[in-house]
Amino acid sequence: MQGFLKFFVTINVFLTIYCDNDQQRKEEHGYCEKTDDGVTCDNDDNLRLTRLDGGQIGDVRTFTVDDGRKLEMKTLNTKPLVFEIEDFLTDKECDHFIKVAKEIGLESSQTEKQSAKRGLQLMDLDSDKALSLTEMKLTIENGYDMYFDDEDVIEMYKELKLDPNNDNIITQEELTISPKELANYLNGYIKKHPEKHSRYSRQAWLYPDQSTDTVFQKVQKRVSKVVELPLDLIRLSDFQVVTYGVKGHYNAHLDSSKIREGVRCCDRGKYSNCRICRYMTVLFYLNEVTSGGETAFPFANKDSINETEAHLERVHHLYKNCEDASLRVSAKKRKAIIWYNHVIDEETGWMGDVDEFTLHGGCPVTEGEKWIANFWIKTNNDKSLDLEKMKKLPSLK
Ligand SMILES: [Ca+2]
Ligand SMILES: [Ca+2]
Repeated sequence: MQGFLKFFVTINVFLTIYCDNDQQRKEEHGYCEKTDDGVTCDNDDNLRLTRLDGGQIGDVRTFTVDDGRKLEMKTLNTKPLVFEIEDFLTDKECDHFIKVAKEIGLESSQTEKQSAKRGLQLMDLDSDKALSLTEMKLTIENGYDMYFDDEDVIEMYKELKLDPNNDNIITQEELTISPKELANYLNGYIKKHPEKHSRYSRQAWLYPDQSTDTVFQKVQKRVSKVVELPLDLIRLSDFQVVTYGVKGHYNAHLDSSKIREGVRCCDRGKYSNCRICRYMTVLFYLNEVTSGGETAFPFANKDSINETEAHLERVHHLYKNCEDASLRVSAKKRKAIIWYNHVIDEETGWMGDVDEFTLHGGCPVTEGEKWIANFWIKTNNDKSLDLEKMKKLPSLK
């Protein structure tokens, strides 16, 4: 019996040492490495995306990271699953991200191209061949990504002489304006009121693979450790630094698209005829905001989601309705929050359906400024495409 026990203990020690070496090797070389036979990756067939178990709200898991610091990861919410890690970044790292973004130069997050992408579609919800104020607001939201109040719409009617009988309803006969004229008016208006856009901020992209910046690499390694995904998969994603001034906000949206077969995932910098594929979001807060700027999840913990009703209730409109969101996370320097935009497809073990409960956005900054970094972990729903990219990555230094 004792002999058997001894054998068992030996095996265990052997396994532990083997795993430690394996872990260390992966940290040094990544999931895939160059060998004499070309690039090989560990266990392609068995590789599945990890989804951490959040347990219950308030549960905490602890781990030690690269620089020896002990971090605590707390479950903030379970529907959707959101984790919070205070002090994920150091002060220095936060300042570094901001400095680099400033050096690169930040540009408006809302480009003309983006606002014209969907085109005009009249939202006559009750099919009475006339647009009420609400229907006109939804038409403008849907077509131009601008969030108007009743007063803005009424002002537009006056300027464009659209509503001669002043009943705030636009009939088919009254709608004499061309989509182009309407777009011209809206583009002029938005220049004077940029906060009416769904997104009012400036941004810069940081590409770790095109840079020798060791901070980016360190942070990617830390993310890999925390979310338990292979470093080479994490290395396929970029950082986006975003800054919001007073009134700066981002109305509620999903970070990723629904899976549509036949439509490929967007590549870096190319966003037409493709869908956005981001398995996870890791959001870093880079500074202390004097007031406002929370991250809000308006669908958190709801029983079900009715998109049309939500639009009519204007729950996406965080610039106005942030207080109503059922989950709000305060912006705090060094903190990271993490969530899964997609569930896992049980069959493939890879990216499955989008989780609509992750709808979220940035509440308006009311005083000071806000700096964040988005780190969207990009994956395809087709695992082989991601493995292909992982194999092409240059070796880690
Ligand atoms: Ca109508
Ligand atoms: Ca009228």
